[in-house]
Amino acid sequence: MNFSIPLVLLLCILATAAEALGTRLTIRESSSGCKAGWKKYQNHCYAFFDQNVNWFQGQMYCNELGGTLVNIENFEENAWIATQFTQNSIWIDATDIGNEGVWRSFSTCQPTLNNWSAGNPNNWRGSQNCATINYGGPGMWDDDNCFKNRPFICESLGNA
Ligand SMILES: [Ca+2]
Ligand SMILES: [Ca+2]
Ligand SMILES: [Ca+2]
Repeated sequence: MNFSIPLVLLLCILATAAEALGTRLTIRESSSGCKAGWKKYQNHCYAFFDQNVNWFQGQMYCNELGGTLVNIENFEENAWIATQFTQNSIWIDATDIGNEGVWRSFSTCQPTLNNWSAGNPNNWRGSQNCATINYGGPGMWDDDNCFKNRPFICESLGNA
């Protein structure tokens, strides 16, 4: 038997995978200490992704990048985000999944800020368990259906 062809194929597949991974991990740093395309605020970096994904996909995508969906801990951070990222209804790291009406950060399990827009959170149709920012006004929050496709913001856990 000749194993050379499968071995070559295997090496090729491994090399391709390594190359793909390398491409993903090779993210240049800007002068702020954040990766290129990310913005610095306090000691964290933030990036907006104009991709329509559901809340879970956004959370997983941010996790892959070493962060979480943006966890807005105070009104100063909320106001900064509203000035930097102006698109309507952007996913943030706040959910009441599993405990209706009790809003927590998924990444820290801590209770979240409340900056709800008028009439929200309303759990419309009994199925709004994930939060967005910039609904009904800059920086205002809405509870939305977690499976809706929306843009999202990631926040780094450290200062890069
Ligand atoms: Ca934060
Ligand atoms: Ca809810
Ligand atoms: Ca709502």
